Amino acid sequence: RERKMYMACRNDIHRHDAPFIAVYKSLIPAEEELEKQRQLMAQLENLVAKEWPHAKLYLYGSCANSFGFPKSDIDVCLAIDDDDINKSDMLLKLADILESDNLQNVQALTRARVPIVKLMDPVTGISCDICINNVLAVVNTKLLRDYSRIDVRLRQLAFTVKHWAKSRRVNETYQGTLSSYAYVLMCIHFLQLRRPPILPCLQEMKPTYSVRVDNIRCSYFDDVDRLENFGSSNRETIAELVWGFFNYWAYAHDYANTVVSVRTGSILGKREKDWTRRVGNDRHLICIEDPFETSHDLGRVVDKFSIRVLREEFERAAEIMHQDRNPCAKLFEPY
Ligand code: 3AT
Ligand code: MG
Repeated sequence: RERKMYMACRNDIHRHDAPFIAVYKSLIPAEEELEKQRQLMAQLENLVAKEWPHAKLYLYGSCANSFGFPKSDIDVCLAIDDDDINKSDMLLKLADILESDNLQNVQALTRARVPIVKLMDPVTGISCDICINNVLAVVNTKLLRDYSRIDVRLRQLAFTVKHWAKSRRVNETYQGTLSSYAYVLMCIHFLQLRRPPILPCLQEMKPTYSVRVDNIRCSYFDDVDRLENFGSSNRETIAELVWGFFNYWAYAHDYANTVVSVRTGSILGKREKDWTRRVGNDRHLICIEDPFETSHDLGRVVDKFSIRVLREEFERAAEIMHQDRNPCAKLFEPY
């Protein structure tokens, strides 16, 4: 079935390219917005440096991985090299400091899975979450950003998929669907497996970047300027790729037995990861391996109800891409 649909679609799908490019362009944040983020970061850096001169602030998540939409909140990590810190105390102290500097809605959430301080800056209107020593997120943010610099089609595809996921309400981890981070990894993996490939597997190449975070060695080839022509022998357009992506997740992916792995640029067996059965709340119904924390399945939030929702949405999207003359209108129709 996949093959037949592939041949039928392939011939005329590129006609649909322009609307996808237009959607992509409309979702790129404006330069003024990035400037405002920098302004807020500078203010925060100043405040933090007064209290903790050795601490560093890093942006992570969509505001720094190049897959951010306009008007997103920003995610900040305060990194401090000190074994004696108590995160809760530090967050409470930080909340005090922020409040006395006129930042608004300041709230320390010390019991959350990832404890944070939330705030809103009345000058720029930006909301921000600050966590402490979540350095792995800073490193995976860099990995995503580096991948995005190799071929523009990754950003085009990932923006499309994220926009679809938000419109169709399948980007809500607390409801058992997938995080934006998981969707971007699925896009990277999909482009690694095109033939010829559109993206390389940076973690399988000779490392030019290497850090150790929480006893995990994170290393990969990050000299991506040297890879800017990597995908050029593959001429697939964004509309073809969007169609191929949804077709893969609707009809071709082997949910029962396989794991998607950006780290190896391949498809692994659930067996070799020992992800064949439910352990605690991890059901492994759709498996996406974290590139660094390899015991972490980003699909673990998915349960037996939400897997059906997800797969129906993949099928809906694939059908629209297959049949519709103007797929963009329907694809992003609010759920
Ligand atoms: P939005 O545009 O806010 O939807 P985002 O890229 O900010 O997308 P998330 O809010 O899902 O994505 O996550 C923020 C960052 O936190 C992205 C990634 O660096 C890290 N992260 C998120 N989920 C995980 C996870 N399960 N494991 C490791 N890192 C994660
Ligand atoms: Mg975010």
